[in-house]
Amino acid sequence: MARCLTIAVCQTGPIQRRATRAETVGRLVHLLEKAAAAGAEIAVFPEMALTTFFPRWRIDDQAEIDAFFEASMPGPETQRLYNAAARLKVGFALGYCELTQENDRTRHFNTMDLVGLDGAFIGRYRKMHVPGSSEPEAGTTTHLERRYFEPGNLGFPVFDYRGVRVGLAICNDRRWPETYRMLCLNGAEVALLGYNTPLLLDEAPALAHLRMFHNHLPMQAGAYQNTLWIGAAAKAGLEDGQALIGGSCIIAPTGEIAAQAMSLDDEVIVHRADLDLIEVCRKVNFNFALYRRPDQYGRISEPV
Ligand code: ING
Repeated sequence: MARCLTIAVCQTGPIQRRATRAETVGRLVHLLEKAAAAGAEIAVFPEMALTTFFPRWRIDDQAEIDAFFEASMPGPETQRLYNAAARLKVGFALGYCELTQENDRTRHFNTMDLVGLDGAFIGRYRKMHVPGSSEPEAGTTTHLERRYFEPGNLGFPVFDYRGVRVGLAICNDRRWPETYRMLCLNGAEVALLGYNTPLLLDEAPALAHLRMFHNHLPMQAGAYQNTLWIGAAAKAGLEDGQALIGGSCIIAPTGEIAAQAMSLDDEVIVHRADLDLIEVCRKVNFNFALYRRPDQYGRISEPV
């Protein structure tokens, strides 16, 4: 009997700044209900799934900035989603802006939490690769994540979810090979990630036609080279005047896209992931213990 996990990717359309948390959480609950109805056993929501992607703006007032963050998770307005997980018996990974006190300092992280099918917290990941800048730069798509978030300090943890080893990642992390390799080395079988990716790339018009290619390429390569199942959820569509790409997908350890969203709106895609495929891919090529030689990789050859 194959060992499987039915994964749902819950893509959202735009979340406008004017939307209340209650309205947005209501949309996420509805998506989780659709995922459950389709037989999902776990779901993933986008990065910053509770708010608009505010790093597209330069904001100075700290109270205005902190209004995009969650000081507790779940909080009064998000508890409804956790209750839905317990009611539906479907856990989820949720991207949100984390405001916390750590080492006597107020900290701001771009975070994703994994929640069990009983609605209880399982584990947390904080985005490691925080892109963009802290000040707007002329001629570029304004992307001020480094103004508002610290880089993550939790590494790439892997959690047990119903006997399946699940890791998390956020947006720009998906472009870096280290993300998948560290999750794989930490034992992950499934990587769940969310993203908010602008369609336009003012700073590099020559690459503008490659936005969807550069979305799927690193995830397909990462899945193949690290024998991972990947569930990737976009926040898509025209959000507060900025076009965000969709392309949410479920990718197999073979590198194949097993399911892909077709809209730029709220949409659920589901696939019954055969986890035994991981072992097949490892046997065919990616037997790390047998073929990798990390003790030798560090030798820097003399310049020729
Ligand atoms: N978004 C973008 C991403 O990596 C970005 C960051 C913007 C990268 C423009 C390249 C060009 O998909 C987030 N949120 O990381």
